[in-house]
Amino acid sequence: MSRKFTVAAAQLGPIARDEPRSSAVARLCAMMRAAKARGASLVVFPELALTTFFPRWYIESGAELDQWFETEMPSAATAPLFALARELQIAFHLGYAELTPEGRRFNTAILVSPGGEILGKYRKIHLPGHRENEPWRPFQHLEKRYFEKGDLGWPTFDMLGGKLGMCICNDRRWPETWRVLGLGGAELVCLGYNTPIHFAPAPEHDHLQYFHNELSAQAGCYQNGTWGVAVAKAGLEEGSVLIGGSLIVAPTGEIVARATTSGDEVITAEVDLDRCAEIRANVFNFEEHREPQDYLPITAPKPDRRAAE
Ligand code: CDV
Repeated sequence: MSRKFTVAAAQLGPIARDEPRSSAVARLCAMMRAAKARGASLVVFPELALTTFFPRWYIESGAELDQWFETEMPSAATAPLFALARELQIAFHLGYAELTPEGRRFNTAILVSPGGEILGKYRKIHLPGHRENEPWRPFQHLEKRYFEKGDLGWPTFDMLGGKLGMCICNDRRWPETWRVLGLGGAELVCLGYNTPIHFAPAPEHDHLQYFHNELSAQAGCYQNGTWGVAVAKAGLEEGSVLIGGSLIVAPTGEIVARATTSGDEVITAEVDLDRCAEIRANVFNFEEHREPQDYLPITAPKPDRRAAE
């Protein structure tokens, strides 16, 4: 059975602070239609794709914070996306802020089947940024304040004839993310990102943001023999410039498609999941060549910083 299909990365341009969910969802639906017109079986949307990137603002709590979170999925606001996926028979990946019935908050992504059924969920594990207001920054990055660390690990899901996995934004910089996905047999990894070009703690690296994005995705894909679809929310959003450069990466680490704008843009590539074996049966044949007994420091608990102080 052929395991070839077309995948689409649907990069989003900026979403304004006062832009309603209905507008964001309409933009996602337009890109889903464009992806389908180009033959895609799967369309990948970015991290926190329904709203502006709200962790750039300090918010105490309460309704002002809750407005950015989804308490159900699908909801009245997101139902049109699920309905369109069913109509077009296209799978999709979507990132959003999740508020559970128990009051827990996660930076979440889901994989949805062409029938509109949620087949997989991932909650972001590597949360960047800080917890308290830091007025010296031109804008905040308060993911550590607003989200709990994800509690689902990095599972893989049977979909489109293969195994699909997810990670979110900062996760892509960590080789451990990709290796756990690789060990789970991931053949295609969907990942969304909101990456400001300005990194306040080390502004001397601002010019490297696009490079580090590609470096991380290409290395992760190659070292684990997986396809990768890395999708940005891009452009000038509420005074903060977010990088674009959405990518589709082959298991060889080669970039096979790249966005060229900072706005809503669909890019596509043909994916053959059987190509993962080119790497997995050879240089990264895990069974043959991995030496986990020498990797113990990687999973040893972190030293307790507070105890040392
Ligand atoms: N949304 C993110 O996780 N952004 C981080 C920034 C803050 C460095 C990233 O890794 O791209």
